[in-house]
Amino acid sequence: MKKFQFALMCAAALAFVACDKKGEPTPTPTPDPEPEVPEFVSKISTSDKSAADWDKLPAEYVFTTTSAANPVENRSALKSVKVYNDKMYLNVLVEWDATKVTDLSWVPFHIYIDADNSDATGGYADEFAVGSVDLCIETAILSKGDDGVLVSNYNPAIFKWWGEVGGSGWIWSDPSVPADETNAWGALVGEGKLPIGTSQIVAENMVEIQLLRELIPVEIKNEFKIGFDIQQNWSSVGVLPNADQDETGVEVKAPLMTVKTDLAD
Ligand SMILES: [Ca+2]
Ligand SMILES: [Ca+2]
Repeated sequence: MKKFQFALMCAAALAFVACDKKGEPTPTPTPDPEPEVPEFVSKISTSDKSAADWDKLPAEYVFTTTSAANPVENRSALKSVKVYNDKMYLNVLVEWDATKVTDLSWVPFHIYIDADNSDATGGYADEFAVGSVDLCIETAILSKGDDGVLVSNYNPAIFKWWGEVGGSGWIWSDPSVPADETNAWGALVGEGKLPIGTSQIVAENMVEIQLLRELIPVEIKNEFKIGFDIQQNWSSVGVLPNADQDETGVEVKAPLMTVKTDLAD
């Protein structure tokens, strides 16, 4: 309750007491609770066992990257990734080629974000045309539980780029500090340490991921860039966006995909 409102209510209550002819104290009215800001509910649910909610989104805010027809083999295993970024959540729908992702014991999936939408920061030109990635988000998109059942529990580690601007390499921790289990491999947020992500399997080769952006300790602009890879034995087998290989079979890299945010309630 705002102080001014409360003062007004006290004055009104006092006036009422003063006018009560029977001279009995009038119970102080219970103040109305302060109106609560409605809780934001994403249009995407990762507990509905379905990707049908993606068909109902405002189309201008759904950004899709689909595999080129003829990329080099180790960039080909992702078929498509859709992104819908709303007021609170980064939602991602991932579809892969099941013939190319066969070791399901632990399937690493990375989300690379150019958070400030600027080539003047970030790196990781390894898989993309421009090394402007500021954040690497990492965990398994699929894994086999102890009972042998496939599960998806994408609650990732968050890393920032430590290399040179526009540079290459796997430089996601401070090079002057040895990265190991004791420091969560140099992550800004260790895997599973915060409830950042949820996910669910929606088809044999499809997983839906939702990340709570406010728990990612780097601001992501309303317009940003994004890319992805999926791995087997910690080597990439699929990257999006990708591009057709050149006529000599050499990889051609594609730029990251630009995403705009749906700021509607
Ligand atoms: Ca869903
Ligand atoms: Ca950047």
